[in-house]
Amino acid sequence: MFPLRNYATCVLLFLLVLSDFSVSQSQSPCAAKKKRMREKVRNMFYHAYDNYMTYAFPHDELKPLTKSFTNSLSELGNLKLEHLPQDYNGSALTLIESLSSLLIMGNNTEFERAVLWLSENLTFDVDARINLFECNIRVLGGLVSAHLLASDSSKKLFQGSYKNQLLVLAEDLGNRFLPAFNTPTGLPYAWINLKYGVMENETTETSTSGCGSLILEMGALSKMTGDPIYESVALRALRKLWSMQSSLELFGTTLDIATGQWIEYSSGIGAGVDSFYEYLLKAHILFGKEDFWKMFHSAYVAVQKYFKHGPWYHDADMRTGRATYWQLTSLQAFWPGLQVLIGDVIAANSSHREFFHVWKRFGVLPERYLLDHQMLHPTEKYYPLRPELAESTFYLYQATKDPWYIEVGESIVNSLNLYTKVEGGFASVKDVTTMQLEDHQHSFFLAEMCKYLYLLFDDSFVHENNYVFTTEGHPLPVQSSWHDELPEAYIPNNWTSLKRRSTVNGISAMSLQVCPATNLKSGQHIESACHIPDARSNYRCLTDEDCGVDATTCRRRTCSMAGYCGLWLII
Ligand code: DMJ
Repeated sequence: MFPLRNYATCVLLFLLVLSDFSVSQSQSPCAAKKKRMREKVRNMFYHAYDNYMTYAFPHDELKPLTKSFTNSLSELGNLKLEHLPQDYNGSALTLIESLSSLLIMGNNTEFERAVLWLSENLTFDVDARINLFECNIRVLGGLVSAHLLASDSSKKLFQGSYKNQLLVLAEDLGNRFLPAFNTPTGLPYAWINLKYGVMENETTETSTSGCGSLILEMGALSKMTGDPIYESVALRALRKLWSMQSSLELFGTTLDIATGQWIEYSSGIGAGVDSFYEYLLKAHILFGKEDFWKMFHSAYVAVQKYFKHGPWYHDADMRTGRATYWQLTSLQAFWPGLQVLIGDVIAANSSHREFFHVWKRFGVLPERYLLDHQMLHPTEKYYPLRPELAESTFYLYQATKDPWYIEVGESIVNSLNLYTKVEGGFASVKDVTTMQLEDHQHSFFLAEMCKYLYLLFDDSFVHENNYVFTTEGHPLPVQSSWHDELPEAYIPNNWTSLKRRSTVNGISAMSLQVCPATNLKSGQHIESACHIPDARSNYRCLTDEDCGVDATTCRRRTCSMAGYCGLWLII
């Protein structure tokens, strides 16, 4: 059980509602807290952004401790680290990654300024070996998303004079990706030189995510340019990968793109595989193709069957389904958010609660925690400002409106400010046991962490339109013109049953799939995430320790003199 503190404000709201007081939204303590937290997150974003612009721009990322920069785009990737050519000046990666966050926070002027700077200065004609997956989700995704936002007439940007500059850049980058797919299997190389294409003796090893999570960005590029090539290479790779599943419908983590053979047969829902699952579902939402849903459905069932153990997910061998590694990794924390998209909210709640428990225990989420030994992985005690827990918290709050998630968000914000904020930005944590810092502010801190936290406290952006967020947090509007057919509606808490809506007009992918709470029939309710049952089913107790947390008010129950758990304390 995790410690429950500071529920007072939200509890008060519930008490007032229960006592039949009429309290308007704007006056409620929760609304006030959300507003206060939103401003705190905005300040965090600008602290990170301004320091990047001062000390690192136009290089890729900020080194907040030394107030210098790193050109990290060529170093990204799980498989290998490479050094940059001396003359490589970076690609303003953090600026590209910040574009949609700027707009979500209402800074249209800075968004326009950044777009103009990028259109005049960014070039991909550089002799740099980049990681295809990372460059796709960060750079192509950032450009494609910002282009769609810039050309959204309702946002009234550039006084209507936006000239598709970001699309031109995205198309150039997409073309530079194409040689990577020129392989006997159609599976792309993990690494490519932006100027010269695939290098001689390039490694043929890649990850499942590396070839299975390109479809959102490449598919969107095809829809926008009218050129089917990007979508078709990404789709060919995905289909080839799909054909490599085991008889248990499981996948491995690494493979050889030349032979189409698996290298690492063990996998889970974390590093090397995570966004593969994510993109099957999100591609269905964005492009409306039934095929993506069928693929996701069978992959999801296999994950739940072979990896899930209570609220945890261990790794397993794709051939036998036998557990291999019992570990919690920071990247796995995106899974509850994905589960919310299909309405599997109860399962999402319980896993999210465990991730947050680990966050509270260490102050942040360690990269790897060994569940079987109940200890940190000796060499992976770091926390590089990963956003996955904040991301899932945002989705769960959207789905349940349970104020407990606001408390979780506040706790995340407080930890980040306490442990990772330095004068020059936000620094990664090298070791969660000592909170020693590392000189790196990853671009996803601005693309994802600040964005999801902001949206948790102020979701007006997602009310204006229906968006699918890429794995890097870049919003892509769901539009019927991209759909072969509109997404199915899912029944909350019974995600295996599908129901086709007779009226499709005005159907929101967000409200159908992110907010199952809005689909609930009267009388139905979602279990509160804060609910902890009493130790005994008859509510009897000897001490306060025997009492749980009330589902409706999220208040701690206490033991009465007569030996019953209840909400006896008046606050
Ligand atoms: C981000 O770059 C993306 O979310 C990616 O899918 C994996 N995780 C990192 C941040 O942790």
